[in-house]
Amino acid sequence: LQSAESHVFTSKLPNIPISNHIPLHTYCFENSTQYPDRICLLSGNSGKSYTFAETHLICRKVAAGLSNLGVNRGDVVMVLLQNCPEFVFTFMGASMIGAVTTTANPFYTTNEIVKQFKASKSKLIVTQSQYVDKLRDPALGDDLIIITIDEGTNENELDRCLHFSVLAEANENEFVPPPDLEPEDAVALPFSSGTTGLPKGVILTHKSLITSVAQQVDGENPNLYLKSDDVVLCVLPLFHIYSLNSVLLCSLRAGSAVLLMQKFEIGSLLELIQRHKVSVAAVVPPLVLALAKNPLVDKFDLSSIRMVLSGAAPLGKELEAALLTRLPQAVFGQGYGMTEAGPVLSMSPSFAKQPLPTKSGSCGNVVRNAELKVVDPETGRSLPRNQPGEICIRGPQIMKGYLNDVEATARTIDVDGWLHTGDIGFVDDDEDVFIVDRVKELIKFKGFQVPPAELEALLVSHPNIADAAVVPKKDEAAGEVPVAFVVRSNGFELTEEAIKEFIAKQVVFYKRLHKVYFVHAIPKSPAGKILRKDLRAKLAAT
Ligand code: AYL
Repeated sequence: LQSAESHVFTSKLPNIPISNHIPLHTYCFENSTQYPDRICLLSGNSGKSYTFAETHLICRKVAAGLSNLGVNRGDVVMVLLQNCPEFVFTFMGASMIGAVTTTANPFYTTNEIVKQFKASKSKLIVTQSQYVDKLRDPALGDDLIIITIDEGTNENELDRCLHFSVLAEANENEFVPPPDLEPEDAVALPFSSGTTGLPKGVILTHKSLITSVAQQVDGENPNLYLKSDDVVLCVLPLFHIYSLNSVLLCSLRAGSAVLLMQKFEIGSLLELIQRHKVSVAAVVPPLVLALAKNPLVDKFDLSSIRMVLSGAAPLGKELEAALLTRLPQAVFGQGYGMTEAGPVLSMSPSFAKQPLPTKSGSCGNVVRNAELKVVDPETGRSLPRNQPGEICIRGPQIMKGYLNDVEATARTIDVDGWLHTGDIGFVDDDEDVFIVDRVKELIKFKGFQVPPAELEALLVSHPNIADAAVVPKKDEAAGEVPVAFVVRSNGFELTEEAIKEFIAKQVVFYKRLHKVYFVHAIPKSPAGKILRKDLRAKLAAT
């Protein structure tokens, strides 16, 4: 055992004290009384802004409102929203009463929403009126409370809904914070398929999220130095942990303003960056591509940007270089995260208050107050520097476990507390972390998760499909796209188009199949596991 653990990597930055014994909302708003009138949230859509004092007050009102509606400690609230102030109010309000927020993509189909709603046992959904149609499913139950943040146009559709004002206009003095909040209580429940299988609820506690935020923005020399006069771009969806944690929670804690954008559209994005003098931009590789290559970029003044953080999917060195010719004044770096890891494992030290260099293509260094190791997938032994293996992480920031899934939890977090990422990477002589491959099933389309098991289950539910396997195919624009190998049932005609259509009806746009290959059998191991490597090799050869 001694020798198995001999190669453990820690941050170059010293450990710091972390206040992870308090509730998340207390931690995030801890310093805000020093700057009540500073802008906290700025809605790109409406131009409306909220100071820290206003934001904190509305969160408390929403806490009271949720509590009035019968939401109690431990209950789950589903947020089905694009980026908007109400997202923040609901998340923080829920935290204040000890409730848990499960975030879902508003573009999900009814099918996908129902699965998450039921698995999380949500009590209430906060959404926009345009999505209410999708919530008319008997599977969601009769006593479901739907709250819409806007008025909407269709009276009939909305007659069963409450308006967000029942939350935002509640009396904050009526709300009594539960006295017994524990650091190990869940506060966020994002869904992720992890290294294998279907999407599962990832239990992130007050302690895990505070630790992760602190690892980024706390200490005398924060790893991700956000300043009080920063305007941080929030165009990545808050329903994904990257934006929720590294943009929203980190900015709240650091006292920076958050510019909320409902959706990505290059013209309005550039216009908003220029108008509000965005100084920090959190992006994903497809956005780096747009900023580096889109001709529109030259028409705007983007000189306010001082930092660009990319994460959630691999980024090529060429693209990084191209971006920097466009934004020569900016510091560029990557963060590497995984929902289950809390989520950040490593972050570029070039963002630190006292910046350190990092190499192009690297995901930075392991975060402070944590341990990282690289294990040989065959032997399970930890590997020395410069040798690729599966990246594992340990520390108080990682998830408590998967919701109601002891087995999946045990497969992911071992008895010694190490979380196995399913990513292949190494640490070099300068502590730089490089990700080189992924051994888990997960497909990433523009940073979004596409779980193959989910598509495979849908495929084999088709009466004329006998067996199926879904694997990633490299794609210039999206990074990866899902493609399927399908075995048709004997004697049945079924076209590629019909299969694509069958899937497209049931899933959000980024899970759609881009190609179907008909085969006679799916290659499997003696234990019945799909040999994905073989299929990927087959693809590479086509
Ligand atoms: P999930 N380079 C390569 N692959 C990456 C990177 C990266 N920089 N970041 C994430 N991935 C892949 O749960 C990797 O396979 O969370 C990882 O296991 O949707 C998987 O994406 C996890 O996908 C940040 C920066 C959060 C990044 C994140 C990523 C959250 C994505 C906070 O500051």
